[in-house]
Amino acid sequence: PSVKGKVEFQEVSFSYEKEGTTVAGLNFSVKEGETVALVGPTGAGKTTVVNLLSRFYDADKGQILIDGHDIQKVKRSSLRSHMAFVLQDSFLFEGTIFENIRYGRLDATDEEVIKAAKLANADSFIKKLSKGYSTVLSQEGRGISQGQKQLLSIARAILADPSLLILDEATSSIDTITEMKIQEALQRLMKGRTSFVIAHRLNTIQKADQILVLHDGGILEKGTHEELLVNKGFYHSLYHS
Ligand code: DUT
Ligand code: MG
Repeated sequence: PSVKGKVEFQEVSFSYEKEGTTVAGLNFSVKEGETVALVGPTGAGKTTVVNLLSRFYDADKGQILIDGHDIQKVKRSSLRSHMAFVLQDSFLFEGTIFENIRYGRLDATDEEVIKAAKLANADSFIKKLSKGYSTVLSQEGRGISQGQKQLLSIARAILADPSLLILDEATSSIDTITEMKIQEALQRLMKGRTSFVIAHRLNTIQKADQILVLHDGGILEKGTHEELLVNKGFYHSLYHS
């Protein structure tokens, strides 16, 4: 892809309201292909960081750069064409599984869709459905499980082959086997791709190239798991609580 996926936040501040600040003075940079885990208590600003990166909101102050280019100077549609989202509540629409996976890469052939579904560990459950890839899904994804919905959204992201991945890890309980399939598929998806993960699993956090510990809209600490443990700060206290 034309975008390599280096990301820099420079003194980024933003508020959802006219007054006050939601996040203030955010400074960090992410090398191309790295995984960043965003951690911190509820309301800390994790979702806000990815909202700003994807321009669902624009920063009030400071700059966000991708490969050195200010994202506010890029059209939202073109920015998002380089991103894929795997969210807790996967977005499905009424249409076949083929169509749902192809969303974001409309030119993909059936063979390419199936290849992506295989890499996402989704092919085996899809084949068991009465109409296979031609099964029509409802918007709510009736008849398929939460975990299967996630596998579909991973297949969609693999097919889209984005430079930037935004992942909001599930907190809901998913059976162990599906969970293992999801983790394996996510490893394939994230490999070599700049990934922002709103992380809830210790395993994901430990493996991240960089952990940003957010608190009250600021970065309290940043570093790898090992570095943050040595610091004996907030992360250390979270880990040992
Ligand atoms: N906030 C708003 N309006 C919104 C969304 C959030 O005022 O539309 C506030 C709530 C919170 C702050 O912004 O005080 C940061 O919210 P964010 O959603 O970024 O927090 P989080 O770290 O993602 O929390 P959670 O773990 O609950 O998802
Ligand atoms: Mg959030």
